[in-house]
Amino acid sequence: MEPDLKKIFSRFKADGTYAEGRPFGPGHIHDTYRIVTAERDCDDYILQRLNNNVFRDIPSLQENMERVTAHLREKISAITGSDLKRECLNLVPARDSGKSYVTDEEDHYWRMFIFIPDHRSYERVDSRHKAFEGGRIVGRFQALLADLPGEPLHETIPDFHNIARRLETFHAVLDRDPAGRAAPVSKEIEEIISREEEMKTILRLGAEGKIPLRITHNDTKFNNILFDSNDRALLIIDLDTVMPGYVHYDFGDAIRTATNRAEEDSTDLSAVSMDVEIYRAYAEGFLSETRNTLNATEIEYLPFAPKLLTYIMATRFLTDYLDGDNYYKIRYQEHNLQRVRVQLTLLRDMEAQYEEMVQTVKNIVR
Ligand code: ADP
Ligand code: GN1
Ligand code: MG
Repeated sequence: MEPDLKKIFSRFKADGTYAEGRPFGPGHIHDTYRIVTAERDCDDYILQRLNNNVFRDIPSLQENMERVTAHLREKISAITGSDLKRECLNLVPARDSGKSYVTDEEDHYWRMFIFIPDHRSYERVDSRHKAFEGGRIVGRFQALLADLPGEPLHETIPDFHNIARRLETFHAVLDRDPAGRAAPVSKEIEEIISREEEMKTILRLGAEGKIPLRITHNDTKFNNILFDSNDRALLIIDLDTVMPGYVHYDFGDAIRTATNRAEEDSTDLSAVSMDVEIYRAYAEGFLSETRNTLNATEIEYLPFAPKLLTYIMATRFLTDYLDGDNYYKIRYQEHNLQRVRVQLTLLRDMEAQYEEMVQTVKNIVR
C-alpha cells in the first residue's frame, strides 16, 4: 500500500504546507521521498521510511544520527563562511515526542531531513576536480568526528565490513543454496574463494594493533557525496552506518565507486575499469585532510583498501543473489549477479594496476 506521505509529513515540526511527495534518489536501502512545500521560501524535505530489515535497532541508529549531526553542525558552524543548511544534515523533530523519528500504524519508522537545495550528485566521476573534492569532504568528515565526545557509537549493523564474517555468511548460504542458483555461477564463486586469505589483511592489522579503530562513515559510495552547482563538495550524507571502523573502509568504498568508468550495475562489462587519474585526485583530496592523523601503516595500506571494498561488495552481492535477493533492491532477476560481475571485473583491473596505486600514494605523502 502506498504510504500517506502528507499525513506522515504532518507529524514532523516542519515549516510550510505539503504540496507533493514523490520517490527520490538512487538509494538501495530506504524508501526515500522528496516532499515539496507550497511556499516558495520554505524548505523542501527528504522523508524516509527506514529499512528495519537492514537496521534492526532504529532507536539506536537514530541516537547515533542525532549525536553525529549535532557534533558536525557545531564544528562546521565554527568554520568561517560555512553554510549550515547545506554542509550538514538537519533532522526535523517529531511534533509529539520531539524525537528524530515517528512510527506508523504498520510499525514502520520514518524520519525527515531538510532537503539540501540546489545540489548535484554523481554516479560516475568524470573529472579530477570532482574526485579531489569528494576526497577532501570525506577526509574532512573523519577529521571533524575525531573528537566526538561520549560513548562509542552503536554498531548499527554489526560486523558491517568484517570480511571474515561476510565470508562465513557467504559459505553458509552457498552450502544451503536456497534459491538453487549456485551451479551456474561457479566461476564467480571461485573468484571469491581464491582471494579469501589476502582479503583478511586489514582485520589482521587491526588485531595486531597496527591500525586503530576510528569513527568512519562506512558507506562512502560516491553518490552519497553532494556537490554545489560549481562542483564544490558540500557534505557526505547517508550517515546510518557511521560507527567505529578502519580508515580503509572509507577510502576503499569511495575509490571503488568513484574510479569505476561504468556504473555499479552496468550491463556492459567491457566498460568497467579503474581510472587511476581519478584515484590519484581522490587520494590527494582525502590525504589533504587526513595525512597528519593517519599512522604509517594506515597510509601504507590505503592502496589495498579499494581492492578490499570491491571484494566485500562482490561477496555481499553474490551472497544476496544466492540467497534469493533479500537485501538489495533489485529491478530484474539477475540484477545482483550483474553487480557481482561488475565488481569482479573492477577488482581484476585494480589488481592489474596495483603497483601504480601504491606508487601514487607514496608520491603524495613523500
Ligand atoms: P539509502 O541508504 O537508501 O541510500 P540515503 O540516505 O543515501 O539512503 O538517501 C537516498 C537519496 O536521497 C540520496 O542518494 C540523495 O539523493 C537523497 N537525499 C538524502 N538526504 C538528502 C538531503 N538531506 N537533501 C537532499 N537529498 C537527500
Ligand atoms: C548500500 O544505502 P546505499 O545505497 O548508499 C549499502 C552499501 C553498499 C551499497 C552498494 C547499509 O548503500 O553498503 O556499498 O548499497 N548500504 C547498506 O551500492 O548495506
Ligand atoms: Mg545512499
